[in-house]
Amino acid sequence: MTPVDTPTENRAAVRTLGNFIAGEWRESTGRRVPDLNPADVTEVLADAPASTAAEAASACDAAAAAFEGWRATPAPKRGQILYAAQRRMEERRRELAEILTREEGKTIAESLGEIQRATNVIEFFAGEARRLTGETIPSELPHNFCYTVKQPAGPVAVITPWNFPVAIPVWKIAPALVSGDTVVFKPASLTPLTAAVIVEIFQEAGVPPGVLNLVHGSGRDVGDTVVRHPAIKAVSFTGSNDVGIGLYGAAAARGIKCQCEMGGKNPIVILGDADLDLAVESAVQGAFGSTGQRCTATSRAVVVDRVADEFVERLDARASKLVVGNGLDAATHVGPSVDEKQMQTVLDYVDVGRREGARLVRGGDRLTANGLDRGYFVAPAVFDRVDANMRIAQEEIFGPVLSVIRVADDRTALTVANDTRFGLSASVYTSDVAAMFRFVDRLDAGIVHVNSPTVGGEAHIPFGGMKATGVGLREMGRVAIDFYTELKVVYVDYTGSARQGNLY
Ligand code: UN1
Repeated sequence: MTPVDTPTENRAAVRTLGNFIAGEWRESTGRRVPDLNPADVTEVLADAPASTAAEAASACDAAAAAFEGWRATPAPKRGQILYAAQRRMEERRRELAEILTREEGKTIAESLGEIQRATNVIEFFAGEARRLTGETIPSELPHNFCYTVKQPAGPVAVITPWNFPVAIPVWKIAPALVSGDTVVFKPASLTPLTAAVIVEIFQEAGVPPGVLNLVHGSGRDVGDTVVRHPAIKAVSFTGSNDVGIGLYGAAAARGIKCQCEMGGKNPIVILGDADLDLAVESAVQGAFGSTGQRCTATSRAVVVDRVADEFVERLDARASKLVVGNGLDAATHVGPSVDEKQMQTVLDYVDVGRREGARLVRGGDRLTANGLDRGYFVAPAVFDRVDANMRIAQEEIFGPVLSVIRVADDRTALTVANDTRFGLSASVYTSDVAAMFRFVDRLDAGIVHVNSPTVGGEAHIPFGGMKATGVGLREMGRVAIDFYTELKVVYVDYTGSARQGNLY
């Protein structure tokens, strides 16, 4: 069995996916779940298994069995395998982008961008393989040589969401592999085909059997089993708060490391002196790019009264130009919601906003004309005169909905921007240097942008949030390695005699 059975016809062929355990693709005994294109649900891309707990456990066993061999592989050699994966992903980028668009719905341009980011991440961590350095630290003990060394944490679990189904798995798997960890990867149930291709790319690059294992299935059966499995020494999760906090609890009960990257309710703050064209463009990119289905999406525009009318007017005009449709069509700016449930959530929030008394400036309806009824399309929505306490200003929607909150002055803007349980990213638009630094200093967010959108992240730059957004160490950048390794301190005493003094 191959991960992706060759389709016999262009569109009708349904690819049957298996799990990848101990270096081989294995059929699952679990129920089969159809993998649908959210832009056109008459297209079934694949069927993937809802794997059993026993299958998840066997993936953990495989990761445990492969660990000794992988940790003994010199780090630069591990890095070379990653460079091969980078090349392979570059070679397969068109194919992967089309699968990503068909499976998740984002536009082809967004898919290619995501794959570019993933290849950058692999490249960066491949390089880190030659820099897994420690420190030498002078001990206060005489004739003692003290140094630190980073050792692999062990087999780790990687549990990922559907919205960036290439980049997020890669930004967890690449640092784990370079660190010498073996991996059990549980992708989101909505994007199994993308996950299978990623694993195939690492396999083609020469990752040895058992070092990277893939198990499809639910959080309840697969995710829980993996986190509770005694071989697993760390868990890296991106997804919803409910699931993340549950995993964090399960990991804490076992005393293992856990990092969770969860929700966002990210503000763009627009001060009186802001360049409004720039601010409008960024608000549109941040709110409606990736159909608003990203944890860094801009979901609140906090605008000082003086410029609010003009901002809303320009925003309305700009949003009216957005083309909603199938992401495979080059003219499309905004793709579908990922599934019916997600679309319904968005439509429900539009309803909630209306009932709460916010003014719906545009959008918010399901779009069905010209064949869009076969998918889950919602017109990008802008609400004005949103109160900071309304549910649409407080709860993560994960869809193309932007709430404009008008405020009297800069000080209220800061209070309102921080008035949320989340703290991932935030933007401030101003040309006043003093105001800029006041906001940079006081915004409660893991990533602050000045005059640029709330979205994005780079391979070599740490990523993550504060408050209810995140627990555990940041991802990406050099700091990512700290999560996937244990720090060992070594003292080498060459006095040849028992310690004198300093006996603490
Ligand atoms: C981005 O804004 O490009 O789940 C990164 C998410 C984030 C990644 C977003 N972890 O949306």
